[in-house]
Amino acid sequence: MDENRANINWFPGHMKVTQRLIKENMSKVDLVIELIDSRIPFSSRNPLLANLINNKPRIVALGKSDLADSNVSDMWVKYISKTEKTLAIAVNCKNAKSVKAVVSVVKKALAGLIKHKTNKGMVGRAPRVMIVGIPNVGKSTLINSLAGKNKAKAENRPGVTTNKQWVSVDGVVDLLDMPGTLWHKFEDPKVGLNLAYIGSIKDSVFDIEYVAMNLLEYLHKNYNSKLIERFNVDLSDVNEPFEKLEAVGRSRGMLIKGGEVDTERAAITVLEEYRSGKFGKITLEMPPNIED
Ligand SMILES: Nc1nc2c(ncn2[C@@H]2O[C@H](COP(=O)(O)OP(=O)(O)OP(=O)(O)O)[C@@H](O)[C@H]2O)c(=O)[nH]1
Ligand SMILES: [Mg+2]
Repeated sequence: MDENRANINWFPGHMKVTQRLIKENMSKVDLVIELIDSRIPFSSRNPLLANLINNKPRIVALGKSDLADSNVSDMWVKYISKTEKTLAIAVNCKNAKSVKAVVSVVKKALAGLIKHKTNKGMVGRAPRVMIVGIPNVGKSTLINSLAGKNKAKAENRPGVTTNKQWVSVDGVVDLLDMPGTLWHKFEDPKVGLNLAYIGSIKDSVFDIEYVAMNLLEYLHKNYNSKLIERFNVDLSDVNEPFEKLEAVGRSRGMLIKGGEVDTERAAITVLEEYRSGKFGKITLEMPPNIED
């Protein structure tokens, strides 16, 4: 791997502010939903969150499940539930039925607290739930779906939510939306690449052609039939990753003056089509094997 081009370390100052915000508000909530991405359940977990969440009851939700291989998501749900003894669920945050299942899991996680309050004859405030996760993972979308209305701004780019925001669900539960947060150093460059593939890091801060050609390399190795279907070109005889990007661009007629391929445009296309699921449901990380 080319060290310089692979080196994605993007940590703007506001991420530190977000971490402080999470820490400061932790004592105000009863439960945390850690939202990760079903396509990269390992790389999309901010390692700093465990510390910030500490002993607070927690659910792990694997979002954008509609873009991932559902068999692999099931394996991840089992793996996380078993190894962390926590409730885990795969969810399509844009789908009402799927989000309903999250409500059941939230109720299950809060059952002890609710029972305790009822036994003590306490009415008091509604339970509070904080939603945390990396940028662009779908936190605000999940909150809007849970609330049944668009209260939180959600857009397809990282860094949309810039401050905390409470959204009340008919007095039944109060949800706390948070800005997305990354961590300052990706120990494994693959983690940085995975985050770039799914659109959690701003495209403007990394080498987009390098990222796209690595994704192409992965898709070629593991899902070549889907690539052929999509781009109408078989990359099996193309050795160099950059040449693969050129072949894809050429096949789509992305040429500039002199007949050269517009590889930047090709890179944007590869990333955009992967992110929106146009290659199909593709998970990039498998869980480690566990005994049943
Ligand atoms: N296909 C699919 N798209 C989703 C899902 N959840 C969210 N999205 C899309 O992902 C994009 C980002 O969603 P947001 O809710 O703004 O993400 P966020 O985590 O709040 O992002 P920041 O506020 O920037 O940290 C939007 O285009 C959503 O429509 C999902 O489960 N499936
Ligand atoms: Mg948001």
